Formats: sequence, structure tokens, C-alpha cells
Amino acid sequence: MKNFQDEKQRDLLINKSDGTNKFLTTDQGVRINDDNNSLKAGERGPSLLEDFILREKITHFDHERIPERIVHARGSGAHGFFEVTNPIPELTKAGFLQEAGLKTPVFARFSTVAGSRGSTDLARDVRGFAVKFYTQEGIYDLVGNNIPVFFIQDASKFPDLIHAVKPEPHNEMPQAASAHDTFWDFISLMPESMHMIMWAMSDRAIPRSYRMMEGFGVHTFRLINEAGNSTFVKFHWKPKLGTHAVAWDEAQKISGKNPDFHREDLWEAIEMGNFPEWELGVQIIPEEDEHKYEFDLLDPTKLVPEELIPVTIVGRMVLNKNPDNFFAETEQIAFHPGHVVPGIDFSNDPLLQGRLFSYTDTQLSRLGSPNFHEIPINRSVAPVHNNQRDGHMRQEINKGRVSYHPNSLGGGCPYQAKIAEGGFASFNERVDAHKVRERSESFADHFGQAKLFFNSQTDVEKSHIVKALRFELGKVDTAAIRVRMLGLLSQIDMQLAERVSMGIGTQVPPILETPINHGVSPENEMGNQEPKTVESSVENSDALSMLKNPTNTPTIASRKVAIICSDGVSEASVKNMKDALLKEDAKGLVIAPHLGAVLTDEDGAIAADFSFLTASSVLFDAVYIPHGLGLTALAENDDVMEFLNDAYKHCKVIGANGEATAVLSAAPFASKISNDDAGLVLSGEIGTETFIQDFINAMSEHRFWEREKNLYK
Ligand code: HDD
Repeated sequence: MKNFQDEKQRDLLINKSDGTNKFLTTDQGVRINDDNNSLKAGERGPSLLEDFILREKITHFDHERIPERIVHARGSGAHGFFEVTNPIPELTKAGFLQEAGLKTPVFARFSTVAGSRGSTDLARDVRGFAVKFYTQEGIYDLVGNNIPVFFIQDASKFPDLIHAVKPEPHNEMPQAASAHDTFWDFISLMPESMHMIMWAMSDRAIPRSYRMMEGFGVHTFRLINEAGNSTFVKFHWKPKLGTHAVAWDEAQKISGKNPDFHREDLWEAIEMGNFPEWELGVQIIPEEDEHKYEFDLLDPTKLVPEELIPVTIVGRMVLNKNPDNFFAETEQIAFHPGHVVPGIDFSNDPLLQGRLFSYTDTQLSRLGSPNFHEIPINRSVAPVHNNQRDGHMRQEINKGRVSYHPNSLGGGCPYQAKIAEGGFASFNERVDAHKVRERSESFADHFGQAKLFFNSQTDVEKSHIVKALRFELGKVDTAAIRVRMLGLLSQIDMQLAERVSMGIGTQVPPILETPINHGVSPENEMGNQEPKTVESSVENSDALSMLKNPTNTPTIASRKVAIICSDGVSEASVKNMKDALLKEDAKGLVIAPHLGAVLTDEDGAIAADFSFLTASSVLFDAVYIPHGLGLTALAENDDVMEFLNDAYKHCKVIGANGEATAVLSAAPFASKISNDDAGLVLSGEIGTETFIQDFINAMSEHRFWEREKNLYK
């Protein structure tokens, strides 16, 4: 197995073209002499049909758009590599997992689910986390999400789920939002979605950055070793920067100020050399333990608590190159959970089984042809030879007269590979059953792990879930839907239901109002199973809480600090902070009342990166007010006060030293400041090293959510 040589192999993947120092030509290669004027009969006369240059240009333009993805339309991606750190040959024969140090090129695409291609990055939504591995044995796609479970148990409900969450069909509203009647109508009738709803209402659904999200394969898959033995596996991506979120109010404001916030963040981090990195981990479940747990491994609404089975790290993924062309790469990439290589196989999870059909099918209408695998970004680095032929936009020129197997005229080629030669053979699972349209009794627990998730959250996280539910259900007009939802929430936690109920002015019903249509059959219109709650054998799991997450290591790498400046600012205060931030791979950006230069106390000038008109505190991780400002003027500047107020409300670190501390006294939140708020780093002295270090340490904790207790009593 050869190691992947970054650029060389990537260039093989991508048909690159670059117009630098080249003539402008038509698509047929004819050099163009005038690209500004169409061919006319006289300079003021009608245009001529014979103008092939104009016709070609406009025809191409007219057909520039392709259908966006049915779901996950909005996304961003990047190139990188996967490197094995801890090979697992005893579990899988997959070549790309065999040797420590072995690198495989990847392309990862992150996405929201519900919004259209042009919608905001900051919608409350699940995030897609899809990775294409260009392995030497063919393409392997790990098409997961940033949440380890899913809304539904059977693929047949996926179109219903998506129809419910997408904008309502009569008026195409609301865009990229689940806060509307049809979504909650469906959910209130689907108790199996309750575990996922807890995750989707938590801060997982409003990540700070794609680089700060976990990823999950969701389903149980199989690893197959050389001897043909199978082990169940769950895949996890653990971000190096930790798992972090923004506040919901902040998310909504970012959506207005910079709807490309996540896209820009990913792009800039890579351009700056702060390469996003994740560890790939596996939870290994021996075949003989298939029935050992209180949940069914085939049920995608359940996770395997890390307390039962720890995550073993096998490698790392680094994204180190932005795409050259968004459409050619990020838009045309076609993922498929069915793209597997020898050594990886499927479980019988009925959601996964349905997905195995859906993904190729959707590419046929989205990319328009069964030849979508020939688009450069989708091309395998392993050689492709088969008898598939023709079709729209075929790129390959297959030589010879033989396009069938078996053949004698082509000497039997291309020939089949034995298993020992790397031929893929499905896991030899024994199946002996009746054909039924039924759901297994072992899928009937809808509340046990929803409780586990809720109980594992900190108080702050619980109150964010309550607020999210109040927001979402508060936007639901139909009273009966709100009542049904409160009934379902009461099955998870009565206090949760009551707290939500207070915010939406609807009583928690004394009995569960949801008719259970769990696997409806004509014999039993109301369903063939009652939901039940199976208490989880794990009571509390830190890995489920973002704030308690054991993988969060303190770092401020790639974070952005707003440095508020005006004429008279202490040059040293700004410079020292900027230099200290740079050392930590973070960035200080100057915000001033106007663009251009800010005059310093040393008669120098500092260039403003933004004015208060072009920046907003929601676009930064922390705020620093250096010493020596024109204090009175700033304290009276509404834009400055709004800037600080948002930063405070969103529980960010605010640092001020010297005279600047006085600016905070003028802020609207001044009376609410608590003495033990470690997110406010204040010092009477100017720009000391201790002050800067305190500021950096505070920033590495991301947010000071406890502050909300004083804000929202
Ligand atoms: Fe899906 C896209 C993840 C269930 C049908 N899905 C899509 C993408 C991700 C996921 C990340 C975007 C890939 C990209 O960036 O291009 N989907 C999931 C996960 C699921 C899931 C983690 C449950 C565990 N999906 C699911 C079901 C079905 C689909 C049950 C259909 C039966 N998904 C699709 C699709 C999409 C898609 C319609 C739209 C665009 C595409 O495939 O290429 O086929």
C-alpha cells in the first residue's frame, strides 16, 4: 500500500484548468476577439443569429444550475487526509486502516439539513458530516451527522420527516427552520423521535464552527477482518478544538450579519494554516454481544453510551486545502453510505438499508447521469474497469468490442477478483425469516435514552433545551400540537415539560395525547406497539454534554477577538494583545467608529479592520477594550454599547484594562455584573502580561454561561 503524496494524487483527482496567461476561447477552443459586443447588423441594428459566440455563452449560462440536494443542500467542504494512528487489522481488512502512518486523501462536506442552498449557516438544525475517503481499494464514504442518533427508525418515514420540516408547501415558509406547525405536528405523532429532539433542541444544533463539532456514523456498521469475522462498530469523529456552540440569540443575529459564518470560518481557518482536525474513533461491539444491551444496536434512535463501550481512537483527519471551485467540488461531490470497501459492511438497521437505495437514486436527478462517478471529485483513485457503458456525459472512452461478462473475445476481461485478491464479498450473515412489515419489539423504547441525554446535561444546557422548545413550540399555531408535544416531553422529564409549558401558555396534559402509530398496520390502525420506557443502564454520560465533554481541551487557536479602538488608544495595549493572540494562533481585529486609521497615544496609527457598521460582536469570540480611549465618546456611542451588550449577553469574555474599565460602567448590563464572573477580565493596570494571560485563559473556556442566571431571572 503506497502512502498518499498530497498534491500529486490530488491533481490526479481534479481536472484543473487555469486561465492565467491564456487566450479567451469558445468551448470549441476558438480564440475570441471581442467578448463585449454581440454581432449586429450595423452598430445600432438587430443581433444576428449567426453569432455562435453569443449563443454558446448564453446557452451555457442558461443551464448553469443543477437541482440542489433534496436535503443537506447548504454545505461547505474541504480537502485533507486521514492518517492511521492505531491500526486495527484484527478487526478489519480495510487497507486504509492497516498501517500506522498510512495516509488516505479525503474530502469532507459539512451541511445543514433543512435549508436551501442559499440559506443561513446558523439555522437550528442537525449538521451533516460526510467524509469521502479516496482509498487504494476504492471509495469509502462515511456519511454521518453531528448527532449520534436520528429522528426515525425506518427509512420509509424519511420523506415524511423531510416534507414536515421543509418550508410548508402552500406558502414556502419558513426557510431553514423547524419552528413551524408541520414539523411539530409530525414529531408530536412520532414518539420515536424524542431522543433526537433532545439533541436537536440542545446547543449541538447551533455549533460555533464546523471545526468544533463531533461527527457520528449514526448506524451500527460492521467491520470484517481477513478471516471473514464480523464485529459491530459505531464511528465517532472527535474535534481537536473541542465541541462548542453559540447562543440561540447569537445564532439568529449571525444569520442576518453573516449567513456564511460557518463557511467563512472553515475557509479562513484553512487559508490561515489552522487546519481543522478530528480523531476518528470506533466503539467495538463483538457479534456475540448483539443482544446484550437494553437497546437494539439496529435502532438508529439509540446510541451506545461511552460508559458501556469506550471509543478507541484509530486515526486522525486533517483538512488542509480549500476547494479550487465550489461547484466542481463541494456541489458535485456525491456521497453514499453504500460506498464501502472490503472490510466494512452494513448492519440490518432499517434506516441504513433504505439509505443504501436513496443516495445513488438522488444523484441521477441531481447530477443528471449514471456517470456521476466520473466527475473529478467523485473519481476513485483505484482503477475502474467494468462493463457499464454509455449514458449522458460519458467521459471514459472504453476501447474494444467487449462490454459483457463472461466473454471469450476479450479474454474474459475485466475479470473478477477473488476475496484474497481484494474482491468485495458481503458478510455471510445467516437470514431465515418471514417477510413482514413490522417493527421489532426491541425498537419500542422511545424515552429511555431521551431521559439519559437530558439527565446528562448541566443546568445551563437543560435551560437552553427548555428555551429552544419554548421558541420552537411558541411558533406553532395549532394548540393541539403543543399539547401533544408537552405530553411527550412529560414522558422524558416532568419538570422539563412544565418549564416548557410555562413559556408557551399551554398546560401539560394529564395523559399522553399522542396516538401511537408505531409501525401502523391495517389490522391495527393505531399501531401494533405501545411505546415503552426502558431505563438506561447508564444514568449519566458526560460524553453527551457539550460542557462536560471530556474531549474539550482548553485552546484559543483560530478564535477571533474584537479590539475596540478609537483615537487616543494606547498603541502598546493593542500591540501586546495582538502579539499574544497570534502566539496562540488566534487573531485580534480592530473595530473603530470608522474605517481608516485610528490615531494612537504614540502619534502612530492603527488600521481599522472593521467599523461598528461593518462588524458586530456576534462575529467574534471575545472583546478587548484597550487602555487610553476617548472614553466619554465611546460610552455615548450606541453602537459600542450594543456591541458590548451582545458580547455580555452571549456570555463571551470581555477584557478591559486601564481607563477602559470605565467604559463597562456605562454599559446597559453594568448593574447585573457579578463579582465572580470570570468572563470579565478587568485590570486597573495597563496591558500587563498577567492581564493578557488571564484574558487568554478565560477565552479558552469558550463561554461563561453561568452569567445567564443573572440576566434571566
Ligand atoms: Fe441522508 C444527503 C446524512 C438518513 C437520503 N444525508 C445526506 C448528507 C448527509 C446525510 C450528511 C449530505 C451529504 C453531502 O454532503 O452531500 N442521512 C444522513 C444521516 C442519516 C440520513 C446521518 C441517518 C442516520 N438520508 C437518510 C435517509 C434517507 C436519506 C433515511 C432516505 C431514505 N440523504 C438522502 C439523500 C441525500 C442525503 C436524498 C440528499 C443529497 C444526497 O443524498 O446526495 O439521498
